[in-house]
Amino acid sequence: MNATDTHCPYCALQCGMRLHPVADAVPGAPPVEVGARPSFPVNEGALCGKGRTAAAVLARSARLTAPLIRPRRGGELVETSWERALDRVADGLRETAARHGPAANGVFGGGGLTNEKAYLLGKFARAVLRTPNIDYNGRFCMSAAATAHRAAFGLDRGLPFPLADIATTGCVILAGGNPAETMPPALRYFTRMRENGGRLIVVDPRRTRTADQADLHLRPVPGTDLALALGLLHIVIAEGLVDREFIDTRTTGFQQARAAAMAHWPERVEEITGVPVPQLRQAARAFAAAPAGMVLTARGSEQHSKGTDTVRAWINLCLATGKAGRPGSGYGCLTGQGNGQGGREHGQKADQLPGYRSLTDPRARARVAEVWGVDPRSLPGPGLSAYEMLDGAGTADGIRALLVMGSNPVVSAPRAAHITERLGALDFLAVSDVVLSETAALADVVLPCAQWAEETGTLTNLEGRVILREAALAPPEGVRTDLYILRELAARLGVRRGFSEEPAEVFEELGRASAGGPADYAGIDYDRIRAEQGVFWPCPDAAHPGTPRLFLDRFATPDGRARFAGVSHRPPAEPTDADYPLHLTTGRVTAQYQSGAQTRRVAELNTAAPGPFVELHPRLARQLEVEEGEVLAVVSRRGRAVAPARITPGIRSDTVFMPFHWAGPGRANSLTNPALDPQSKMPEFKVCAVRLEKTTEAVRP
Ligand SMILES: Nc1nc2c(c(=O)[nH]1)N[C@H]1C(S)=C(S)[C@@H](COP(=O)(O)OP(=O)(O)OC[C@H]3O[C@@H](n4cnc5c(=O)[nH]c(N)nc54)[C@H](O)[C@@H]3O)O[C@H]1N2
Ligand SMILES: Nc1nc2c(c(=O)[nH]1)N[C@H]1C(S)=C(S)[C@@H](COP(=O)(O)OP(=O)(O)OC[C@H]3O[C@@H](n4cnc5c(=O)[nH]c(N)nc54)[C@H](O)[C@@H]3O)O[C@H]1N2
Ligand code: SF4
Ligand SMILES: [Mo]
Repeated sequence: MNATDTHCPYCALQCGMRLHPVADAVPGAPPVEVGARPSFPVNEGALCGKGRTAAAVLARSARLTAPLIRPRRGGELVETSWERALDRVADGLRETAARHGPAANGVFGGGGLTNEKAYLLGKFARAVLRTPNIDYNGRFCMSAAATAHRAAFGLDRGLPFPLADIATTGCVILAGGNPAETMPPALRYFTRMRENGGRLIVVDPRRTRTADQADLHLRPVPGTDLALALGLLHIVIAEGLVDREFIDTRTTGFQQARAAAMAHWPERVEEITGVPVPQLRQAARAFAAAPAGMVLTARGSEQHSKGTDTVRAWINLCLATGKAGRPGSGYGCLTGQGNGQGGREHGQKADQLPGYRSLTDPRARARVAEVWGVDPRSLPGPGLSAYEMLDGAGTADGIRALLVMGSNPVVSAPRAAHITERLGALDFLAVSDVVLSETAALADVVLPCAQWAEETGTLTNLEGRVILREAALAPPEGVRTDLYILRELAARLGVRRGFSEEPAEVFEELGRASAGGPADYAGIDYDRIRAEQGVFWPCPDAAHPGTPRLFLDRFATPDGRARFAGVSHRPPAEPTDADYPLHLTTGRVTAQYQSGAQTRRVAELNTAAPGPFVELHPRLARQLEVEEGEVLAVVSRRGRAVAPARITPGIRSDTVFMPFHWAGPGRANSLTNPALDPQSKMPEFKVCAVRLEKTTEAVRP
């Protein structure tokens, strides 16, 4: 066997890596070794610890290798055959539809799934189950930025330029992102920008490793970025730093944005955000003065019940200063999951058809129905968003059966104890996963699926670059691919055509279904991706070069102009009070990934990040008489979580932080508030009200 050039299983950077077969692997050990692949441009050979150790989860000992079935409700899961497992899933879905109608079946996908899987999952929901109720964990990830992108620019691609362009710009405002820990190899582009004389402004309530690199660190109260962005725009306008020509020729709606910003004068913004006026002025002036500039947001700014408006306010700042639609300038969102971008383009979203087409657009329906060989009238309309679907699960008008592919909501959904209860109330739950995740452990049937290095497929990284993750080895005995699972389920439910388990065939069909849509992949094929180190969409035909940079001539709105928005600040859904006096915010550490389902199975990563913790300021620690490592209960209106204290002067003294990677007593999502952003249905993961209590409770279950 030769070495295979492929990509990391985890985040949206999709670092290139080379897998080398291990000739004398002991039984149960990883059959390949991860090595560098310097020729891939995005990460230039660098990998973070998760990527470097990714092969560990390929070992038989780390994962599921036989389907599991629960013969009796309340009984244990036991091993079964694929035939029996698939029959049982098909029966569960069929019976649910017969009893309660097709909309009682739900599908929950994931932003880590390849484009081929996401596409086929959407087709399975709409054309086989005929349910409107399909959504995915990307709703919890970048849905607010996506909604804002579409409204402001007419198109949603996380970064409208290649990541390397960051090195060429003059000033970056990075709001609510910690790439030093969440995408370490990407940090090089920020470092190069600073070496070239550019300035980095980081907006984060915590002094993260990313904030350590900044020229200026603004430390707002969680949930106040909207006021902050409006305040910066206020200063830009008041000091005459706007780009009038850009506003006149390339935008609409400035007057409303201006009026809203004028109500957010610096002293008022200092009061709301806690960021001192001189720092606000410094940031606004540095950004406006730079010849080119970017605002980049990530989950810290976006995961709020006003996430969409917050991103619109950041975009307003870019537009007012002429920093969009020009080389080296623009607004971008740092997408999170491996296929966070592609996963939101091809139809696993509640309101969407492949090619980023709208499910309510008659022409899009007709086009996709034609490719699928179905009557457009048979396609259901938009369904419930991720949290709404889980929240109503098992209720009279909610879903009664659910197929989960690529997510672990028992750990990652907001108000997770309630969601766990709702999953338990379903008539039927099936989960396809690599490992027995906390969600899979609740299922009636668990289907053990192949993973990254064992199957080929495309993903679209945070830049909009469609890359090919190549199979390097065969899946172990007993494991099947998600495409196989969908094909077999479709067949059992009476649809024997149009569900290939060959990724290249599915990709070819996806290309056709996307043709003419906003995210047009029609000109991309596997060989071309191999030859060109990825192809940027839109790419409508084989002769088209792809589109690394969007909006240079016009924005994707009907009139070609970007749209300002007249948005105003509002407080978080749950303000602090005497009973819950502190803000809780949540996020990530370098060595664990998401719900931890994969990375908690890697010894080296567990040594680096063994469990949950509560970050708090020394002043708060003194008040509570808490020492480093002492166990604390964090209590919110939804529940409690228990974890050791980690005392650090980097965090605001009115705020505590917990990573969300663990289940059990330290689960951060036992606390979080599911208040949804009305536009994007993004939950408020990044701020809720809590108190701290000293406790003798055990930190491990
Ligand atoms: N190691 C690791 N890397 C990952 C992942 C992982 O789980 N682990 N997941 C991947 C995925 S899916 C995603 S979405 C990305 C996420 O990548 P990031 O968005 O970089 O990660 P987070 O830690 O969720 O949030 C970033 C920062 O937001 C700050 N923050 C909290 N509240 C606020 C606020 O109100 N305003 C502002 N301005 N900042 C705030 C937090 O302190 C935190 O430092 O990471 C990807 N990469
Ligand atoms: N409190 C708090 N909660 C959060 C966040 C936060 O910042 N704070 N962030 C949110 C964000 S941004 C995200 S993206 C979500 C992520 O949360 P989850 O959706 O739970 O993400 P993962 O842990 O990546 O779950 C993926 C699951 O799919 C499995 N899997 C991996 N590859 C495949 C595959 O190819 N096929 C199948 N069938 N399964 C596969 C994995 O083993 C794992 O069990 O969490 C959200 N929750
Ligand atoms: S930064 Fe992301 S893609 Fe790169 S090695 Fe780490 S987890 Fe993998
Ligand atoms: Mo994410």
